[in-house]
Amino acid sequence: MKVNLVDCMSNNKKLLEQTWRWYGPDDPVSLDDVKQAGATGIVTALHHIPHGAPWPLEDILERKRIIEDAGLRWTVVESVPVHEEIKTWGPLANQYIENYRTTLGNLSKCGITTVCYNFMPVLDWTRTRLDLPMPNGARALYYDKVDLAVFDLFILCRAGAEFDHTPELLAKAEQRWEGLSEEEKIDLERTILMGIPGEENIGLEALRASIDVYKAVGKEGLKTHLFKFLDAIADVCEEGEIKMTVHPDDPPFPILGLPRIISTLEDLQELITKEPRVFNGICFCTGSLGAGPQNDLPKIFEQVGHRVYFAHLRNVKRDESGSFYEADHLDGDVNMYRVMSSIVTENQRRDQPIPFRPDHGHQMLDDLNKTTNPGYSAIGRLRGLAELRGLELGILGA
Ligand code: DNO
Repeated sequence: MKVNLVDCMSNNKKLLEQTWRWYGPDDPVSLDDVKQAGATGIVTALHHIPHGAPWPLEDILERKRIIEDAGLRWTVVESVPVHEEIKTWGPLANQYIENYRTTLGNLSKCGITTVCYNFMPVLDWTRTRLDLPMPNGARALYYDKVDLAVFDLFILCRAGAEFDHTPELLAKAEQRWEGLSEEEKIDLERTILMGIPGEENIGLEALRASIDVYKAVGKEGLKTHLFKFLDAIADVCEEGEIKMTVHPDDPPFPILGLPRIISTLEDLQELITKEPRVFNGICFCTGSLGAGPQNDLPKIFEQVGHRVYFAHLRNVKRDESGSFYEADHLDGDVNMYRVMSSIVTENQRRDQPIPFRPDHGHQMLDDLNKTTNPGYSAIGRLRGLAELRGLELGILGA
């Protein structure tokens, strides 16, 4: 008799949905690769559509067809980007909100109802190095506070930057800047300004201009805009049964003088208290939150887990200065066993399984010789997914 180990071990308990971020038909990691890795759900977005433009129904249906033809399911949209006009509440905010509502309505018509977005000003996630060698030869993404200060002070030349770094950091940054070659300077600039694959990088001039705009908006202003945005899409979400999941700030502290509003337990509590409607949820990204020394991940999940509709599971290792690199999924400062235990418990209360994806992975083995999307090569994520799946089954018990 054939015994299905997963059914047998999970003891009829509910399993999380294993998903995988796929950047679309141009992603060097194919849908067949995803199936071999063992994921069943796809997390993707229509990256060819410019930020802020509405997503046509036909384009969504076409992407859905490609995914389903491969025997997979489009589980989460990551992301429908929130246009800067909305974040800063510029003169075109209402127009972009209308477009956003159209996109959400179209997604719902196609049965795709979990949507990830972020409210980070200008830059999405930020790293200073994409190939930090690990002792085992793999390569990891790295955020070095000194390099960030070098960029801020000497490349961006942001007015007032010197007041945002400690004297110790200023001294280290100056010393490092003097030792950098021209090529290293260009590389640092490119890494920090890098957008997500398939999307355009921002230029230094545009970044400076945005920083000025956000200076006027401030932290409270940005929060107000987030709640106005949520209020303006609430009816479409409720009618279309859309669940919105905000991605935490990465890293979860202010950089380059830009405000941050989704970095801590308090931020997340405020988010779901001030907008308590059920559509307003969280993407629990353990790597982003985990980079903040103030964040106790199992405790955060305990408090806001009922509003987590999507999880990004990865790990980080911080040093005492606040710099961090992306560690193996079960290694690092995030206690993944405790986090997974809480998610698994919460999942038993749900009608729909909580989707998670192995977030990022080391560039390793054969991928070291390939051009891959930073953080999104196949083998490191395959390893992460295998480890996380084993952890889940181990927690569920035989
Ligand atoms: C990085 C990702 C982020 C995330 C967005 C969500 O690897 O986790 O780019 O997709 O912030 O809007």
